[in-house]
Amino acid sequence: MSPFRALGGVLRAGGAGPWWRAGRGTLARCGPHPGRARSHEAPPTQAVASSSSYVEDMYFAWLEDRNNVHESWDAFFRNVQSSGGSGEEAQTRPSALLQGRPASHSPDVTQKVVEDHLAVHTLVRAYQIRGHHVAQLDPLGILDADLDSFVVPSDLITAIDKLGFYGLHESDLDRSFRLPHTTFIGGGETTLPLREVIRRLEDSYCGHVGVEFMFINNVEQRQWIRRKFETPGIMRFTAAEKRTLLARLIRSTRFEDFLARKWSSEKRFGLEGCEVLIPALKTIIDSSSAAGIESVIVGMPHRGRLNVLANVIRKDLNQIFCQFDPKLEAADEGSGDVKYHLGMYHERINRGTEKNITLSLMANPSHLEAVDPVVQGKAKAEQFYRGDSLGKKVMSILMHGDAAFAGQGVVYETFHLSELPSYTTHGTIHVVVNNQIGFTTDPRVARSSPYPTDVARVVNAPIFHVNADDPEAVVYVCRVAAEWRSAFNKDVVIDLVRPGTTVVCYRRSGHNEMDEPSFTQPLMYEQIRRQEHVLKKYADKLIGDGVVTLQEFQEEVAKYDKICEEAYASSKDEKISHIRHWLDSPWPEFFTEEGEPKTMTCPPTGLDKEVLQHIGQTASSVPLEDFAIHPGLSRILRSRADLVRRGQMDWALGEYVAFGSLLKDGVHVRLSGQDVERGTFSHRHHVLHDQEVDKRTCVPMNHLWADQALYTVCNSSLSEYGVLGFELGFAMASPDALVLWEAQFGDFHNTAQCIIDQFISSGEAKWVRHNGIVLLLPHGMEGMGPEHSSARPERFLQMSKDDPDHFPEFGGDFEVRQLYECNWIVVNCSTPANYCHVLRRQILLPFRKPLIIFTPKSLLRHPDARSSFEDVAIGTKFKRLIPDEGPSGQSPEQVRRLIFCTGKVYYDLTKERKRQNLENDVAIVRLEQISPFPFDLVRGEVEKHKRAELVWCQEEHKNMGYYDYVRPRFTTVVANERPVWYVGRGPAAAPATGNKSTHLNELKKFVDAAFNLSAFKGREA
Ligand SMILES: Cc1ncc(C[n+]2csc(CCOP(=O)(O)OP(=O)(O)O)c2C)c(N)n1
Repeated sequence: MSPFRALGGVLRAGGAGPWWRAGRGTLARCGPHPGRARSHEAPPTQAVASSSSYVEDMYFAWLEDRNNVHESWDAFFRNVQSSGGSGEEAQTRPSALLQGRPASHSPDVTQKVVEDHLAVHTLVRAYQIRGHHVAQLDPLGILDADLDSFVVPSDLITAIDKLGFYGLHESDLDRSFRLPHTTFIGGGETTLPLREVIRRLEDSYCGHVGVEFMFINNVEQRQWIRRKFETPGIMRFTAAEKRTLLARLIRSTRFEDFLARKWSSEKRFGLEGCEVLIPALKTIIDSSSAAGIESVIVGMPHRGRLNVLANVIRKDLNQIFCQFDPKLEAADEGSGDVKYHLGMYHERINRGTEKNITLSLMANPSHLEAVDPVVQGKAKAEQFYRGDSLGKKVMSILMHGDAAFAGQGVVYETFHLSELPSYTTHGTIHVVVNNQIGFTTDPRVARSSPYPTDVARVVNAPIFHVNADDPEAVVYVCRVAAEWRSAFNKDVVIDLVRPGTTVVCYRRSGHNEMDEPSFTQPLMYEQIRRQEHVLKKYADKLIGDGVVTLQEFQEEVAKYDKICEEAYASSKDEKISHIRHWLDSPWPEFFTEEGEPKTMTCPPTGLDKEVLQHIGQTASSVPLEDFAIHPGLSRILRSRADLVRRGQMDWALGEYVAFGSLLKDGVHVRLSGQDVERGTFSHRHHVLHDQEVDKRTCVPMNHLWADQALYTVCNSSLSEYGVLGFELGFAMASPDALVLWEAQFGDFHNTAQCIIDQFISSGEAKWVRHNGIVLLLPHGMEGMGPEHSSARPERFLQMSKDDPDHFPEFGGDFEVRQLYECNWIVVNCSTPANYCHVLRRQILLPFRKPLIIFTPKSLLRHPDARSSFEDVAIGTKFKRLIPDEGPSGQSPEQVRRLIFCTGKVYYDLTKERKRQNLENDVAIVRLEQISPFPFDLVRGEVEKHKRAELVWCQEEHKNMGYYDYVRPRFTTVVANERPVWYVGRGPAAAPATGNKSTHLNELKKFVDAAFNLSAFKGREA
């Protein structure tokens, strides 16, 4: 029964219980959530609303400033004023103003007219705010799981006795009321009888669509939504549109049926219960294409993924079906992934608009919602490369499960990126497949918010709840969502809003097809078993309405079934699974046709002196006229200039040179993270701030050359998971950009561990997708306490895939090939020059690998941690290992101890060696590239220092840092013939002590041990 009919009946019959209460309470799982309260503003109570002093108060406030009162009061007073009140009296006393109305009205009658109009205005607003509470959203009729209480809001006229709430009576139902300008229910009418007002409001807000939007601050946007849902007849579909919708529903439903028939015991996370998702997505894409969108980046979880691949992205069906074959062999392209995680990229003609459109469904891990920021980053990058600064050509769609959307924090982090200038994608359409259950858990114990979508309210996104059993309502809402995105990304307000669509549905099977849902939701599943399929219901309706015939319907079904059968037959010819056929971000020009690197060499990374000088000068100047910088910064720039004059560079300059030189070659550089513009340690200063003009800034790096690429440096929100995911997505779009994410301190990366584990470390193996993202992780034991000390090198090294026990063959291209074969590169550079080289190498390599750099803190300003321009001049390159170039290097055979180390501890060791005058006896070699392990260079050092004791020294605790990684590799290098001793801190639970003196004692102890040449005498290795 439609709400309107129900209401009409109630109003006329004067008293039957509200329609939605029928059957309530029979399903135990849906009990109200005790103590949950909604916080919508309450309208004036009857007593207050009817008090004339209240009206007067409002009137005086309005006279003072019309903004003092709500817009409905403003409209009302203006109405009254223009229709009667005049003269000084009328301007000062509302009762006088009201008395100025037609003479036939006594003051009491006029007062009643005012009150009743106010009541109707308030009523309209009540529906706009709270209509969704009583909307018929749940196909199962048990949705109260999503509501805070069974109690219907008291200000919605759902039964005749509730008119009294507003001081209205049954006799008022046929009185006409002037409509406020904040409603469109009138269509062409400015007045309507109360009965009709209520009927239309019920129709707009309490049917199969529940609209949550009144929290949006922008009046224009609220009006836009009201118009879309209130205009009479706006949701009508043409016969052609209905037939298209039916055809799409057939594909969606029959696809799931086909899989269920052929592979009844296989997991596939089917869409049964929400088949309408396919027409929904196709509508969004059609409407967006019509609005000019050329590329859509899609992220979604497991549920319905195969269906989306088949019927939205249009992956060949045989490619999907063959994945069910247990004998399908994997091509030699990484370890692969299960079929419901794989991605896809497809360029095709959109049938609705006959325009080209590119769809890419991003591969993702099981970790729900982790792909959200990645999708956003990729969409942003595509917008950037197309010069689509307003998101009119590229957009993203994100799908979610209800439980994950409410539960996963990365959803919130991603929402908070949505309006930041360097992260916005100008509107994402979110589609929540809300099947009212998460695995086996009910919403009432899975979230504290009434709706799973409440998280979207933080960015003022309108939320449309829609019943998935009403395909036309779903499609209409999707059209509105696409139009909303298109309408509001044209001006500044666009960035403030993102539409959200909740498709309220159910899940016909268990969490996967092997699960028994009735163990935990017995009554819900009893109801689901009784539920008629949406396809049948919709087909019956269209057949009944004469839109299609039964025969046409059956033919359409048979046609699609035949397509599936044929694809199934040809899928049997597929013997090998190529993951590259599932690639979501191909870089066709970067690789050969087979997806291989074009060479196995890396061009030299050294630089011309003039380029160095030019970058150095820009880095130490202010390129804009009349730009007042802070005196402290002037000092910093002066000392930079001094360094440049002397042909030297510190860490900040090394980075400047790397970025600047890549920009010169047309490579976009993007550095993102918390406080990266200045640099956590105040060393970078890539954005200068005018001290006299608010918000006037200058990025000298963008003033290097007229035809250079753009440099983006952006302070991010205080998020690691979201922002790192975003940058990873950005780096995915093109190989021609250096994309760097810097952690404030290295250890904070662990709140983004999912992105590191699921994408960065293993992405290429699972999805043959290269990514050159760079992680800058400040690291070093400097007495700052358990946090702020360690970037946890051990974690990255443990996930490095190079074999510790295999001594590789050193062919001519060993250095580059080793990089190609690894899953990521882990370095700890001890000099600015080497840092500069490794950044440049990252782009000059013929493939892309993630690069993890442990970056310094105190070394940023350490006078010894400097390089000369000569170290990055033409002919130089990244040093994977830096041998000892001091006195010990002259006669290595005399050296008694060879210490291998990496990073900052080198400077502690050289200082102590000098103090003890052991420069001839002890050689110190720096491992700059830790992984993949430079077996060739380490072996060279070991062989050169034949008599020396071998020591690995690190400042980190023994169970942390690099030791567990390097130990077996050293053993492989020395073929187990020479011991390699450990010097460093002992094992510990926390990465560093919080006590400064303990820190210094520990440092002294292990540095002493490093130079105690008899420490290991007589000890067993
Ligand atoms: C981060 C994360 N935690 C836990 C899981 C295990 N898990 C897989 S599906 C699922 C339930 C998801 O429910 P919902 O988001 O409503 O989607 P549905 O499966 O109902 O479509 C859970 C808990 C996961 N995949 N990812």
